[in-house]
Parts: sequence; C-alpha cells; structure tokens
Amino acid sequence: MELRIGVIGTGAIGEDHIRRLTDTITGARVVALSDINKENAMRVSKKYNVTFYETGYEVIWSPDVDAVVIASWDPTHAEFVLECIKAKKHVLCEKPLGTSAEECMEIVKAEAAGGKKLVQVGFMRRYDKGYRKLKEIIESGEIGEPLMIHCCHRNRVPGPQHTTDMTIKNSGIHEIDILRWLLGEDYESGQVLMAKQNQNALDGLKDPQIMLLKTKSGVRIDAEVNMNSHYGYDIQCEVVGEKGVIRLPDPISILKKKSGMGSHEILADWSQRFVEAYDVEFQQWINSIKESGPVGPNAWDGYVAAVTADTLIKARKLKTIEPIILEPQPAFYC
Ligand code: NAD
Ligand code: ISE
Repeated sequence: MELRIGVIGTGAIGEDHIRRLTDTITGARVVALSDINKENAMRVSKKYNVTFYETGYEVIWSPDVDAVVIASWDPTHAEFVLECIKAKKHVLCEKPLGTSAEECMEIVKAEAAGGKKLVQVGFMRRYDKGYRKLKEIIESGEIGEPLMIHCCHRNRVPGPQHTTDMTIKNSGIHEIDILRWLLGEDYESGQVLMAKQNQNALDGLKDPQIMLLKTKSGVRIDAEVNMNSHYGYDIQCEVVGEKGVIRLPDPISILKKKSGMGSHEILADWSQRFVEAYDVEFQQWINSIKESGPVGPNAWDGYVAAVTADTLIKARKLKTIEPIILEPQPAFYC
C-alpha cells in the first residue's frame, strides 16, 4: 500500500522532501501540500503534480492524506503537530519540535494521552553513516569511556531571519540531540561563551557562539556554532575516550592537484551534506509507520532538546552555568 503524504511548508527543505518522497523513497506518494507563500507553493504543486491546499489544517484533516510532513517555519511546528495528534495521523516534524520546552511538553502530554506514538522529529543526523559509526565504536568500548567531545557546526551564511537565539534553538539543537544520542545519556548543565564578534554577521546577530555542556556522567562538550564561516558548511565532531580518539569523517571529496596546488570541495549547506541521512530517515519513517509505528527521534527527544536549548539561551543571557532540568519522563516514552 502506498502512503499518501501531505507536506506543510514548501520552502527549501519542504520542496527537497517532496522531491525525495517522489523520486527516491518507495511506498509513499505526496498528494497534498500547503504554504503561506502561495506563488511558490503553486510552482511546486505543478512541478510534482500535487494538490494545493489553502492551509496546513486542511492538509492535516484531508481524508486523502494518511501522514504529514511539517517543513514550515519553527514557530508553526507545535500547533501543526498538535493538530496531527488530534487527527490521529502520523507526522514527521522538521526540527525543532517546538520553539520552547513548554510547547514540546504540550505535545508530549497530548501524544501520551492519545496512547499511540504518532510523532517523529527530523533529527536526521541520527541516520548519518558517520555519526552511526561513531556510536557503534563508542558502544563497543574500544576507546574506553568517552571523556570529552569537541565539535563545530559551521554554516556558510545564515538565512535573513536568523537570530542570536536561533543559533542555539535552530542550529545548535542538532548537536544537542546528536551528542545525547551518541552518548546515551542526558545533560546535567550548560553554559554559552561568546567568541570575538564576527563583523560580517548580519546586524544584531551575535556570532559565533560556543555551547558548553556537561553530561550526567561528567563528559564535557564544547560545540562551536558558527553561522558565518563564509567558506562552506562544515560539521565536525571528535570524541576523546580513555583509550583513543574518534572523529566524524568529512564527506567524500576528490583531492584535486593542479598548478602546484592541492584542493577539495567543501559543501555549501545541509541539503548536500546530509542528503543520504534524509533519504534513510524518510525511508525508515515510511516503513515504520506501515509496520508497528515510528522508531526514530520522538516527542520526548524533541522536548529534551528544547529544554536544553532554552537553558543554554538563559545561561548565555545571564552569563552563568545553568542546570538542565527535565520533567519526569512519562512511562509512555520509556
Ligand atoms: P524556508 O523559509 O525555506 O521554508 C519554510 C516555508 O514555510 C516557507 O515557504 C514559508 O512560507 C512556509 N510557512 C511558514 N509558515 C507557514 C504556515 N503557517 N503554513 C504553511 N507554510 C508556512 O525554510 P527551510 O530552510 O525550508 O526550513 C523549514 C523548516 O525545516 C524549519 O523549521 C527548519 O528548522 C527545518 N530545517 C531542517 C533542516 C535539517 O537539517 N533537518 C534543514 C533545513 C531546515
Ligand atoms: C537548518 O535549519 C538546519 O537544520 C541545518 O541542518 C543546520 O545546519 C542549519 O544551521 C539550520 O539553520
């Protein structure tokens, strides 16, 4: 049976997900889309022969739609996810699940009350081959206990709406989720340091920032989140263990030697860097909801990431180290 998918938000990643669901993923077909930018949505609707709906709510409640992908702006996510839960439809919501811990907790409570797992969050790095290999090695015990993690998340340039808080809750949230998943443990506290200001950053954007996290077992993490690298999209992660060090590989790229110089390409953005991860994420999501239900990052993971991001933003504003405090985890997610 082919799952009929509705997509809310047909901007950069929304259109890419429609392409992916149409050309790459098997067992699903996009039948509905919506975007407040009607002109662009109509273009995408024609390109992929998908019905346009005036609102995301109409997509969610359409009897022609079995499951929903949310790829609209961050502040719209929570309301659409809650509506999917009301409509009892599976939903893959791009990260972040919500723009605050409170919004995410509302989702957690609504999903648990409904008694069925419906929500998956688009933390696609969990499907990246490199991160999966790091996790496998950590879990094998080969490098002993992890002691520290050094990472960086460099964007070439930010979008025009990007704010200082979004560096943590829109970009750095990937590190927050992937490192918790890699280590299999929650955070104890967090702090944010500001580097020397990049004068090329858009007016008012404080950039770059360094997120410092300490896990419950004492692992120390430093993560540079840089929105203006200017040279390209660059994701690094090095885990220092008791007996060895492991590092996330760069994407495969040809070394060119020419005119007395050696060089290789650096990718421009997430759509190229994580293309395989998104494909695997979507194929597994489609397969899982046809079988026993979603198995990827869930609403609780979205909530934990939001609490951590909120706490880091508070710590940055107060220039303090803040404890990261979670509500008790409902048995539904254990
Ligand atoms: P974008 O601005 O290119 O696209 C977002 C689209 O949502 C726009 O076309 C906008 O008109 C539309 N929109 C806003 N409010 C809407 C509403 N109420 N109903 C319908 N459409 C609405 O942004 P983007 O880069 O495509 O990001 C979209 C989302 O995907 C964001 O939440 C972002 O955090 C997430 N994202 C995730 C990744 C990842 O690596 N997982 C990468 C990029 C973006
Ligand atoms: C974007 O929304 C993403 O999720 C990308 O993966 C991330 O690298 C980028 O910084 C975000 O703005």
